[in-house]
Amino acid sequence: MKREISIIGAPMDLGQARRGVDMGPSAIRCAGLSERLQRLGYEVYDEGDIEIEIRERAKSTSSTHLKNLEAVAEGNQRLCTKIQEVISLGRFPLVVGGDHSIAIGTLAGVSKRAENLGVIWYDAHGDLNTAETSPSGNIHGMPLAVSLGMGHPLLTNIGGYLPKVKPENIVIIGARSLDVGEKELIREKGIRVYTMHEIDRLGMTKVMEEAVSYLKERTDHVHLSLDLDGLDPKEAPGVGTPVVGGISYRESHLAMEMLAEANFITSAEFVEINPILDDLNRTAEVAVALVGSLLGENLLFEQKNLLTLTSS
Ligand code: 6HN
Ligand code: MN
Ligand code: MN
Ligand code: MN
Repeated sequence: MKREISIIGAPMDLGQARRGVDMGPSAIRCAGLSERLQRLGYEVYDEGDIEIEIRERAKSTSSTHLKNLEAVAEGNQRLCTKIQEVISLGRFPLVVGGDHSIAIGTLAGVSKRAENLGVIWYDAHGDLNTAETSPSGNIHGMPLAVSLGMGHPLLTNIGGYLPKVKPENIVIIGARSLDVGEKELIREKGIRVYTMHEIDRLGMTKVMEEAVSYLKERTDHVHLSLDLDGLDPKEAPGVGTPVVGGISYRESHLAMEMLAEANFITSAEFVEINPILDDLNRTAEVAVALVGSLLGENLLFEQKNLLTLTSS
């Protein structure tokens, strides 16, 4: 039984335009991430941060409108390599961002060992844009499309193979801001999406029950990619692209607790925490509390409920 977790910081801010999200890994460490997991009884290894080019030195070639393309690709390749290393040691990779473009490297790293990687995309957005459909040129709006094999080859080929995930193995939860091209892609590929409408209508319990049984049936590993903007900005204000009407703090804990019960998440990332936009360090604190619930923290008892974290 493996109970070892590696924390990997990915201080990436090049996938979008706002300053500060590269401080996310530091903010989440300040909020007590390692200590929280150690208290739960895990062996925690902080791998430090992946090297990411600073904004002042990153530039794109003129042949693309994708912002900072080369530097985003290089950082993600390093992240992919680091994750594969951590997995080969039998540890659970827990990536902390950084903007959501880092999911390109994370998924490239975790998908290698899986026949059928499942992905839970907890986000206000679909992150399913391509160069053609993107309204912004921001790569943090594209990682899920890239992982499906759609997008610039510098991004889709990270890890040396593609695609990283099949459309039928994806569940998006919390969507409430989808661009036209993203909606078309969702329909065309048959991607399962629980928008805020479904969450309101069915309740988070039913949504998570369905998501878990759907993925259990068809996947062999499941990655959780949690964008803090999936939560309502009243409760997680420190994000670069907030969208009103989001998932509540309690619903999010419920979702994490149900994933802990299902005991099938084999990697996770928490992204888009921007301390400059935050209310003190509140959003990082929310992230750490959610990680606790995801990894088996029990609110009522001191009793340890360690997940097995099987990684083979
Ligand atoms: N995120 N759909 C918008 C875009 O620019 O493509 C917003 C993307 C937000 C991405 O929050 O990870
Ligand atoms: Mn930076
Ligand atoms: Mn996102
Ligand atoms: Mn988002």
